[in-house]
Amino acid sequence: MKMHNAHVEFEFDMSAGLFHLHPVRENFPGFDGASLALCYLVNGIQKTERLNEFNQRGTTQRIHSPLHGEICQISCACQSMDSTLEMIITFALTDQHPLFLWNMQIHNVSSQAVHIRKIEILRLGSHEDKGSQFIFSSRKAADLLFFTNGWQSWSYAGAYNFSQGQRRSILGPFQLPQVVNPGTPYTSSRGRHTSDFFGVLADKAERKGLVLGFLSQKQHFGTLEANFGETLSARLWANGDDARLDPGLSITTDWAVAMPFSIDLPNPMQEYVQAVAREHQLADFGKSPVGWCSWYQFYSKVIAPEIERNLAALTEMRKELPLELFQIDDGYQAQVGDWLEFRDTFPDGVASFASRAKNAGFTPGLWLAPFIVHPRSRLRHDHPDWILHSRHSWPVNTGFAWNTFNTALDLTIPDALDYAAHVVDVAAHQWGFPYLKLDFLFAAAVKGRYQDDSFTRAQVMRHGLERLRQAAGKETFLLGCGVPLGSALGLFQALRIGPDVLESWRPKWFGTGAIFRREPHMPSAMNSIQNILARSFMHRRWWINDPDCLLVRPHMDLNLDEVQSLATAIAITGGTLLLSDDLPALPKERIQLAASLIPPIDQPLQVIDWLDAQTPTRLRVDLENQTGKWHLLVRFNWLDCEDEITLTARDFNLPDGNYHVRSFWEKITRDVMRSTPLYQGKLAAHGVLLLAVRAVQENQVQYIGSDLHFSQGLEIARWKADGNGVVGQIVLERTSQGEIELSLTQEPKSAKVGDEDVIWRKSAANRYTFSIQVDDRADFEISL
Ligand code: 9PG
Repeated sequence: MKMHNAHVEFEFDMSAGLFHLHPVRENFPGFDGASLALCYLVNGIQKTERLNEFNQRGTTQRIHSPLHGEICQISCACQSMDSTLEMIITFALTDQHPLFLWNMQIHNVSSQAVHIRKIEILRLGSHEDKGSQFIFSSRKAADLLFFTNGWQSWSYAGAYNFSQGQRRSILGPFQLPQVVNPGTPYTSSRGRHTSDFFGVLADKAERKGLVLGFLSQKQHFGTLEANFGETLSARLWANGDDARLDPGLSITTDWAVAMPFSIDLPNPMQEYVQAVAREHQLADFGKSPVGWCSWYQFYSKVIAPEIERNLAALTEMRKELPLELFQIDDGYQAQVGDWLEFRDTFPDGVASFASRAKNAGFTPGLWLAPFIVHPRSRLRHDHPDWILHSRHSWPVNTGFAWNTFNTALDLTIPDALDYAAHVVDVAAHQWGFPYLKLDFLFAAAVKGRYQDDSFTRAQVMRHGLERLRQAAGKETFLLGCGVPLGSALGLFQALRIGPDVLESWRPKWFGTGAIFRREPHMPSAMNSIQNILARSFMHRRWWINDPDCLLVRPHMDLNLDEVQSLATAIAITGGTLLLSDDLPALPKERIQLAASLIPPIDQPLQVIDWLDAQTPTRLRVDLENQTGKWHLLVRFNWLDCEDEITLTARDFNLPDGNYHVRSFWEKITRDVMRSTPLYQGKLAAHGVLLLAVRAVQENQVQYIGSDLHFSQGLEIARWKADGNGVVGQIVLERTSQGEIELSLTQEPKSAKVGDEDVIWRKSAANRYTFSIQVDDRADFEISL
């Protein structure tokens, strides 16, 4: 049985149950001899079987999928050895996309219930199957890379060399129930790598990769595991969670996907990411929220007067710092779980803040964690039967937070789910919050004995989230946090894609950093940035990425270099921009720093060393407007010491040439002549260079950049230059005092903003810097 499209050739050996995927183009990866296996329980007895002896069901069909276009597909059936289960496996190749898709339907044809443990949709390189192997040009572990995507928002994401072990937390029951899918092996063994939903295997030498994963997580949580021992082996499975399958019923896995790709494309994950978006019919997500959040300044000690002072400051500062969202975080509620009662530090509740914020022209936002339950909540006391229990009849542990081990609602209990939905409904429609940050959502899908055991954990999660969306209504903006990524697709406008930020570069707990320094999922600026960069490709394709908050206050453990790195990572990836400092206490220059990131930009980002570095160091965004084309280039230094760096155009896949290079944070411009580096010199520990790079146009008036906006050019809304000078307009929609720099053919005769003369100075041969006051907009005219 064979099929092919422009990218791959597929072949299925039905009697042996082995399938092969061969790339059409040279050096692209594929595999030989992949098998399918199933693990299930009948009467409590576990059976594990590799599937074979398939019969073809009908012929190869050409169908039109409304989501994925023209598809060629074929189905085959087989039975389990004990004849209790019938499996139908469907393989599909898409015409327009380099996608190989397959899924498995499992039908209980017996007269007794079966519990499904694991559906291995791909098994490769295992010893049982001779000749089963990956096709990668390179067979050296040193050349192989693995990109891991953690289960939920806070879980680690990033690339590893295969010879490395994965970064692993030592926090055990304190944290692992939050961040690790219980169906995904959590290991730090060298050469053993795991990932949730999807993962990437790549060949560094050949610059080719293979995405293996799923298009959705509506039925099962998917896991990818790869091992490099003597050879490379891998398994991709759907976690059955021992969910009960009654006689006569069937379950079908989400589509599994294999996609070969070139890792040096500007957007290497594009085809996979778009297929997932199509599968969920994702459309537009609206504007990226820009605002303020109470958490990282006040934490749970927040009191109503602080919220009030910050709302007042937001109003007062809105000209210089136009934040739109005013989001109250954790700390107002009587207890986690008791959402409809308030702490005595919020005697009037939060509804009055919603109306006050709205009247002042802001969007009020509220944090809620409707699925997690504090052990000392009234909810837990009044409804012990709503709590999810473990197999040993203890309430499940959902990890340590609020100084205690927490537990969760069992959402297969209709009343429990109704309660969670009711809370969201009240917050949105009674208290009047059009923006909700729904947090700790993973709690709905921890390992446990669900009252209705016919659901997989992924189904409980998805169903729970759908219910929250329904309660919130279409019109409410939902930001998901602490949520399994695949489950959230299509239900949230924005999603947290990394661990919490912290006013410290590395994790710390109760003042000590030593033991927690290397923790991968704990709050810290570094861990937050890791995921911001590793998961940047999801932004505006799956949701608006929420990188977590920006902190700019001067007196904290982050120094200015670190603040600039955090600010650059947040701004250039284009997601939400939320400040979490005490606004009335911010000094002017820190307000300016934050304001220079507004408005957010929405141009595609290239993470040049996305797979080559554990934490990427080089980013590129191509921009264009009436001033011409330019490149925004970023180079981070993740070392704990100052680094001596040389940065060339080629490091960003740009040709050598003559460039004007304006360095935003340094406020310096360097003119770079052919074959000299764009930058050569020191870069501080945890520091960053943010460069606007423009090809020099000899004897022409040219825009070089400014300190008004970090894009160093998008602030220019109109620009008309010729031999007599330049007329232009700056649009910021905020008030700012700054400088713009231009390259001119001669000394200016006059320079005006509106009718006022402006001060200028010569910054280098042919370069001039003009001081400009912008009130929302500024029209300028420079005559030569
Ligand atoms: C509010 C916070 C903020 C933050 C969220 C989330 O395990 N823990 O103790 C733990 C505490 C806080 C936390 C995650 C884990 O952060 O990401 O933005 O809303 O809740 O409590």
